[in-house]
Amino acid sequence: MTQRFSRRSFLHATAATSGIALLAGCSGSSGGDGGSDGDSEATDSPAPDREMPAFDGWFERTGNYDGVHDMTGEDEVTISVGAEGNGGGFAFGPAAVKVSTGTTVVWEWTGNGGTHNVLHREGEFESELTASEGFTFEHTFDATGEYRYVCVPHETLGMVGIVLVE
Ligand SMILES: [Cu+2]
Repeated sequence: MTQRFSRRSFLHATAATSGIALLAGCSGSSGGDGGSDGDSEATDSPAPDREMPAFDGWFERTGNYDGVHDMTGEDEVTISVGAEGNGGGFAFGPAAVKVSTGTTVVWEWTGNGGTHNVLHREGEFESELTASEGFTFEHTFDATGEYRYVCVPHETLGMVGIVLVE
């Protein structure tokens, strides 16, 4: 028994005595706000300095779009397919990344949200349609540009993404 102080006897003592006695016995306790302060947890807000362009409304249905994640200087960058967002596992995470030329982007399936794919309609890259957890598809970006891509089954839910290559 290493407890230095019995909370039970403390409560009994304060209940039975006056406020003056409570003050005297309240050396280390920080209680006393009556539990009125309930929900003050920190939220997952976007990094304040992250650029958040509108891309002509490309992300207007994409609830998990939280700005362009700067991943320049990396040889390889991973994007989750079936990340949490858009009402389920219907998101790319992050939705928008910025990488350097020569970077290989690896899309990795979480197994959530059903069947997904990664399609660049202009023909630079296209994965197969699959729901398999751990499936990966990769593309190396050798030219600068803005590459918009979608998951065909969930595009209307907002499951779209962008790779900016600089
Ligand atoms: Cu999808």
